[in-house]
Amino acid sequence: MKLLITGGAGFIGSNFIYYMQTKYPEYEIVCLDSLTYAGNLTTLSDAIKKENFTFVKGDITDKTLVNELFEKNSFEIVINFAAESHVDRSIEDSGIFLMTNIIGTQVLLDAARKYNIRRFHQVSTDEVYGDLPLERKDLFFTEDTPIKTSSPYAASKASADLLAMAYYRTYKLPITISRCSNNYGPFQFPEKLIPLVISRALADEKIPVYGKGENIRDWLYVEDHCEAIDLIIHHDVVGEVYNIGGHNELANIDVVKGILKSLSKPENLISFVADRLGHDMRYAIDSTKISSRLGWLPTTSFDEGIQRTIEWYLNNRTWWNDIVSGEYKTYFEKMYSER
Ligand code: NAD
Ligand code: TDX
Repeated sequence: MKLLITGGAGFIGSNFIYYMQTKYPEYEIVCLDSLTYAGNLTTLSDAIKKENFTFVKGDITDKTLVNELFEKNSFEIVINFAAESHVDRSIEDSGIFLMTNIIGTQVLLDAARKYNIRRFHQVSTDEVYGDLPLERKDLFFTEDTPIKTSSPYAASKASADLLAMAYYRTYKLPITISRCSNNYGPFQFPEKLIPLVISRALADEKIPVYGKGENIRDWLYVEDHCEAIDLIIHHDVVGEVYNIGGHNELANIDVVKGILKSLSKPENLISFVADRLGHDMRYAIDSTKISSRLGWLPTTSFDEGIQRTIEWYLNNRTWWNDIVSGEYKTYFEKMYSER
């Protein structure tokens, strides 16, 4: 089996590569990643040691490079993780989001079509459904919930999903799509809530909480997401969308307080700051479809997953220290100084 994994130097893609290398050591894996600010080759330092793993630095919007790569390798499955993934950055400047998330996906879909790929899996997000009201705890996103995006990031991801579905309908390209809730775990870039809180708390720095911190996210340990994708790509049915979520709904403020408690840090590190524009209130996934059809269920509870994650950040300080002391510093000042 030969796989192309795009965006594998990022958070979920790298976890997926390690998951696949452990479970299917015989698979050949090629990772295509342009190493944006969010991509980190040191994340893949152990993966690269394996003989049947190849890293290619390149952009998914680069049609020539992508076609050459498909020509040279007989990929059977393509899994597209590559994306601009941070909502706040998309609110500042959406251009690169449209390029990578939409055009990049189109370039990959065209190549997949030209080279008769057996499966094209698009890694999408629950954010394509917009949000749910805080006071309606009975409501969940299903695969039939209408697309109703809030941020430019979400709009770009939804566009990619629609393109993938169009390629299925028009060209019978064997695609699948997964829409997952918020992930957390090792190798997550510290701009995202959980690693941001851990890294700043460890440095006794203020922790910015948007608005009142009452927004709800449905947290899933990254390995559970990897397992779901593994099941989808190895299941014969195509043209399907699967929601993935952990029924782990938590208000941001409770996540932040929980991490501070685990690290024995004071709650006065919390600083309530101006809210994110268009901030989605609540995400909550109904994952009945993937559970009933593919037998997927999350296995890591939030309590266990967050402890593992905190330990990982404690044991891998060089990994994130290199990030937070570099160009990220300028990003943080720009994003948060006037909030
Ligand atoms: P990430 O930002 O950590 O990683 C993205 C990776 O893509 C990086 O390695 C980056 O270098 C690479 N990349 C970006 N632009 C590229 C381009 N033009 N060409 C090639 N590579 C490029 O993102 P993540 O959190 O790992 O998310 C992975 C995927 O999962 C994304 O598609 C995201 O939308 C989706 N997703 C993420 C979450 C989450 O909670 N993080 C939840 C649901 C879905
Ligand atoms: O400094 C912060 N303070 C804060 O209160 C940051 C960075 C975030 N937040 C809030 C905003 C959200 O309600 O925490 C929540 C989580 O924020 P993010 O980590 O930025 O994630 P979110 O916006 O929910 O999007 C994530 O989940 C869906 C991923 O970044 C997306 O790539 C994925 O598609």
